[in-house]
Amino acid sequence: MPANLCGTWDIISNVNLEGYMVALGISPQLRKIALKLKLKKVIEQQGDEYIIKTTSTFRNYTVSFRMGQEFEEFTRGLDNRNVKSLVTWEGNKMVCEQIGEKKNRGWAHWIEDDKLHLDLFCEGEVCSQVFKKK
Ligand code: 1AG
Repeated sequence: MPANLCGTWDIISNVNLEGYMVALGISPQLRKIALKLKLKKVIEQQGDEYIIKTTSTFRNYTVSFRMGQEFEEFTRGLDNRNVKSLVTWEGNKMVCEQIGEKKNRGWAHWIEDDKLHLDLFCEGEVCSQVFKKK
C-alpha cells in the first residue's frame, strides 16, 4: 500500500515554477502573479477516487481521478489545455502523465520526511515543490 498523501498541505519551497510556466506558454503577467502565490494542497480519497485541490488567493485548481483510469483533463485557469491524463503508482510515487500538445508533461507526488513533494514537468523543465502538513 503506497504512502498516504491525504491531508492539507502548505507550500514551503517552489523551485523553477518560472521555467515550468514558460514551457507551458503562460504570459509574463500571469507568471508574475503565480510566482507570488502561497499554494495549498488538499488531497482527499473517497473510495477509489482521489481529489487533489490546489488553492491560492488568486485561483484554485481541482483534479479528480481513479488510479489507472485515463481521463480527460482541462487545465482550467492554468494553461487551459485539454490533455489525456493517467495516474499510476510507481513505487511510492503517484505519477501522472498528461498527454497533449506539450511533450513530456506530467507530475509526480510523493512523501519524504513527512513532507509532500510535487514535481511538475513539461518539455524538459521541472518545477519542484515541497509542502508541509498543516
Ligand atoms: C498543479 O497541478 C497545478 C498548479 O499543481 C500549479 C501551480 C502553479 C501554476 C502552474 C501553471 C501556471 C499557469 C497559470 C498561471 C496562473 C495562475 C496560477 C494559479 C495557480 C493556482 C492553482 C498538479 C496537481 C496535482 O493537479 O497536485
